[in-house]
Amino acid sequence: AVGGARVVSTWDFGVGANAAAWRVLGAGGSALDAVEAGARWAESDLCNPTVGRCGNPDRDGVLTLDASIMDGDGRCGAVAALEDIAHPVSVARAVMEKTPHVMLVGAGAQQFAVAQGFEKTPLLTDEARQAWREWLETSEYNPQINAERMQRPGDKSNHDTLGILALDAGGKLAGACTTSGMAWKMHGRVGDSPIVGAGLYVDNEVGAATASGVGEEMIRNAASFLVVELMRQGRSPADACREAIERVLRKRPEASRQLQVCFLALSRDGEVGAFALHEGFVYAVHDGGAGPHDRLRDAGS
Ligand code: SD4
Repeated sequence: AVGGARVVSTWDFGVGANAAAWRVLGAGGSALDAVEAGARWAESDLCNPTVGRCGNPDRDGVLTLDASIMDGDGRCGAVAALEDIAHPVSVARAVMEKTPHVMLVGAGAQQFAVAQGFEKTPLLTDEARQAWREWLETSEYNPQINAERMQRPGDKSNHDTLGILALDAGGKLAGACTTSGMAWKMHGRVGDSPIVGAGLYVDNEVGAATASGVGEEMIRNAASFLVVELMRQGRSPADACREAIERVLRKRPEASRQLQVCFLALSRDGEVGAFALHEGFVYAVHDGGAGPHDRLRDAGS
């Protein structure tokens, strides 16, 4: 491994994202460049109906994308409800690096992206449009637990997020999140993924955390911030994730039966931990070491 560098990502498709990130980290690149590369890989993965191109649309048939990026020094950028731009994570990075702001949304985010040279291009695929038409027959909004793992274009109830956290050889942390949010959401709905502290939080002094699942619960609990703060108080990444899940459960025990919430954390010394409300959450770890390069691990629940 390159000086303890490692990268961790949510869900099965984290394996591919980690491989893209490792091309950066393994060559001595920064954690920030690595997480952007991993997120870009997921955004262009045509088999994934839940992130970037090929994502499922909202209830009005519009595909809107959310993304954030953060480094361990507290620099961050985000976009929400962005339409027709293929790489929201890179727009989020441009918000971070080229504006005095942290977050741009909707038409303003798109206007900024185009001004920065990002191409405007329709992202809704025929499969996603067809899945939406079929959904319209019932128009029921029931996010399914672990729908992320179905991963087939056209799945009806899919939602998904790539959350990716990296530690580079220089000991710096960074993270990114990218998603099309919950399929069939209300137009204009924003989840946790672009909200710093909810879907993502990174602090070089402590560690980093990201989340997947029903974003409303992460926002209610400032959940990724909570996980990092619990690590600051001495919890291991796994214990911090477990305690944050307990908080979610305590606050809304009834609702928690039907929805999934998942946390993934990486400490500044490279320890990885995860926990989820319901079983089925998997994450991928890549440290370039010997043996299976990418281990898909089951989080506890
Ligand atoms: C959201 N947290 O928009 C995202 C969805 C998700 O795996 O993570 N799905 O609420």
